[in-house]
Amino acid sequence: MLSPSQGKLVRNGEERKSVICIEGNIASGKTTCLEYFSKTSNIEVLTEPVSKWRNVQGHNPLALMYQDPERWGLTLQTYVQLTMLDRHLSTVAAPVRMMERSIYSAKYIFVENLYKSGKMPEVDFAVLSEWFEWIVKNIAIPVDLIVYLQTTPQTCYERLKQRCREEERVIPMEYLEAIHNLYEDWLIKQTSFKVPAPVLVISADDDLQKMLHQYEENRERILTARRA
Ligand code: TTP
Ligand code: MG
Repeated sequence: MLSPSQGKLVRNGEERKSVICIEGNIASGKTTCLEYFSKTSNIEVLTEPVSKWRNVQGHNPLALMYQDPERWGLTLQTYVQLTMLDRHLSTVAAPVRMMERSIYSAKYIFVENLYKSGKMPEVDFAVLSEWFEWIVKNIAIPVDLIVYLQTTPQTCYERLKQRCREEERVIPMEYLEAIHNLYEDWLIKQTSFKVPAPVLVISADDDLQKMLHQYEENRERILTARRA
């Protein structure tokens, strides 16, 4: 249940649990990172609701958005926002929750990109923005640490081609570059939007074995993250 606390709605019993969000470009390796940490007791991992974005009551808003972003961008992003909010508010038994992305990157990276590239009508952007502002003003969405998997767009492009998700066949290199630049402005330069938590940067261009080694090296830092 959500209860009011200091002017915001808060999910009961979740106040003292820590929340880690794994961020990074498309195909940067977020799911692999989460899978690695899912083997740790004390951590509950919440993977991204991408299967829902590909199937909501028999429709595929992700595919529609890639086919015609101007028409379907708002549809997809409204649903992404809902499913991310649902993830943030879900109750977990473990003291540490690790999530793939956040409601913040959905807005600051993907909605922003659609709008800035001229693929989202201004009125759609305004409606989504008001929804987002209402949510973060009225509902507590605590984050203790952002783990940023920093890659080059080239690495993501290659991983994307390897994994062959049907909807993503149309993604050009320029799209990954745009997402990359928005991430860098947000989390590294910190010049675009408010960063909701401290950022731990992990270079993620290496192969799987080296990545797992890096995750192990950062384990303590990740697991002991606590908000003030
Ligand atoms: P990602 O969130 O990047 O997930 P992933 O599984 O591709 O990443 P990784 O390999 O690092 O685990 O994106 C899933 C798809 O959803 C991708 O095609 C981008 C798209 N997407 C949007 O279009 N809008 C959004 O707001 C988000 C969060 C994703
Ligand atoms: Mg993933």
